[in-house]
Amino acid sequence: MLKPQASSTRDLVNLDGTWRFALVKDDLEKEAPWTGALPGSLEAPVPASYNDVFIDPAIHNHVGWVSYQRRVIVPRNWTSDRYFVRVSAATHEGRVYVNDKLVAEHIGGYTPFDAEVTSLVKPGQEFRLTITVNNELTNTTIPPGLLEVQADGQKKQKYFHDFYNYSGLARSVWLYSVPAASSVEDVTVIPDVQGSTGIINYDVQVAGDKSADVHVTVLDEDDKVVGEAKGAKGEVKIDNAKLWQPGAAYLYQFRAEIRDSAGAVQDSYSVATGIRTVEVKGTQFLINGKPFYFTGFGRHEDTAVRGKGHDSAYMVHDFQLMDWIGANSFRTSHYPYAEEVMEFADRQGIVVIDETPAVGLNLGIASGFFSTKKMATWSPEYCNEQTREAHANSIRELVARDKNHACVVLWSISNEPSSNEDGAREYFAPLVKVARDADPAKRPICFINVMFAKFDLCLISDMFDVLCLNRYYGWYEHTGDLVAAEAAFEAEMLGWAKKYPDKPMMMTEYGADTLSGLRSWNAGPWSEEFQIAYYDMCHRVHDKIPAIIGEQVWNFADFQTSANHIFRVDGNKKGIFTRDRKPKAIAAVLKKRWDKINVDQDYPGSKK
Ligand code: GCB
Repeated sequence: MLKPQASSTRDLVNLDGTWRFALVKDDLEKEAPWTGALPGSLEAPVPASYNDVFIDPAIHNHVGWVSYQRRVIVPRNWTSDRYFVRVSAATHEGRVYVNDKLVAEHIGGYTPFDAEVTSLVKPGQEFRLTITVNNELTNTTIPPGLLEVQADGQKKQKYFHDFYNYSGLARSVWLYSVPAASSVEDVTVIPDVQGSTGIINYDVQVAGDKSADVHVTVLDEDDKVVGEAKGAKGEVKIDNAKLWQPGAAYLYQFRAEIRDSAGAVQDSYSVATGIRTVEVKGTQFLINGKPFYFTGFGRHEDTAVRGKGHDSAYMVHDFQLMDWIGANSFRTSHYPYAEEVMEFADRQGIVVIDETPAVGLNLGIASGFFSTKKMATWSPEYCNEQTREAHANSIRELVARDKNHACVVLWSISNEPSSNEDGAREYFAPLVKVARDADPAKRPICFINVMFAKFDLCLISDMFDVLCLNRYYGWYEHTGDLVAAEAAFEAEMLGWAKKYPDKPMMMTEYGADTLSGLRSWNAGPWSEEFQIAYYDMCHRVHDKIPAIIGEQVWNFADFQTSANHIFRVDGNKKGIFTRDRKPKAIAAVLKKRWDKINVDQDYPGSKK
């Protein structure tokens, strides 16, 4: 799915700002908030999660629908165009109404959708745009949750993932046009390298008049044409191509044009394209044929007040911090991030593990940590066939959105599912196929393994290309006892390496809650000293296991969690930075290690 863009043939109107806002207190259909002006005087910022913007607990804790509304004018010169409202994210379900009419609905809170407006409003006319957003999580949504209706009729939301269920319009809303006669509907670019030649295999999908000619041009960073081709499918060769490298991005513009018989451009759309290869070979992860060691983070889209709202100041600042500390990569834990973040990672040469929102598919963790009643994860009551269909859809939508990004080197189809529980294999086998079929570039795939599903218990690891492990030895296991933790951690890693001698292993999470400023002579848990000792211990083990191809610590920054996670004080504190991005003492220690790793692995972006 193409991100809307302005070009010589397309216009783009940004609809961000403050929108009228109201809770839907009862039934969406009964209240029909879209049939008139919204009640009350609240206004909510877009993009932002609404939960922490207002100080009313009823809004913070609301379970159900909310409405956003504003007036929009279709530009008067859009007479030979089709036009759409693009909602970049409505968490978790969104409906778009143009005046009184429902024009689009979408389930899945972190991927975009379109509502076509063309036949409903004429160029130059104004319309009332209402977007209703629902934050409920059930056993058939991804992520899943359980919804309870209490005796007083109030809904109560339970969910089993460890981050706050921020809701609303957290990413931009756009109105955009495409030429009506014929337009570029989708573009797929698959880069390859042969010697010093870069190859872009491409496929351009056309909407409207399909007999129109497709012409593609590749421009370098100086806007010089370096390759051309004709036809909707084909390849472009670039002599002496500059490669996209970790830490040293180089992006070509792949421009797809639709031309009429006289050669006039009818539509034009450009995709930033990095030329690089990705391959898993034995226990190595190769980027451009060279072994790559991941350093970096599991992260969250999370800041005070705006929740999961995309914010370019935080985005740039976070990338600055990652660059400073020597992080060459991150995982979009635990959902697809804003498209702007993916584009920025492309431009900054940061390597990304791109994850679906399939988190919380584990009632073993839930019953242990949240004292819920024991229930089987893979069962009609929780993750059933409908859940799997929603999960498959989340994989398809993620790949459709992000398939052209050079930064994406690995797809993660789920975080910490109950992969040691009966039924896991039956649930996941079809999803592995969905993921492999979805990506035309055939990137490797992984899922993120939970500490309960050790090498002798996990039922699904053999189906994936990289063994991604979240381990908390010294924190959740052998709490505070780093000697016992080190022995157990090493023993487990050796077990994985023995069982899967041909697969790379990657630490996708390891960490310890740390209260910034809490100092301790005896390095007790929660202190800054403990966090340092904990990471030193983990790194001793990583350095002993050759099959480990990377380490992403949990978490980049402290982040907000659900109020019923009673063991969290104002959120998860495993950040290397605080929620407002101040470094904890560990930051300098990690920087020292990662700078050295990056220099040693000697790719162009490493700091020398
Ligand atoms: C995990 C989860 C992550 C949690 C983390 C923790 O394994 O993947 O979402 O936040 O542990 O801190 O408990």
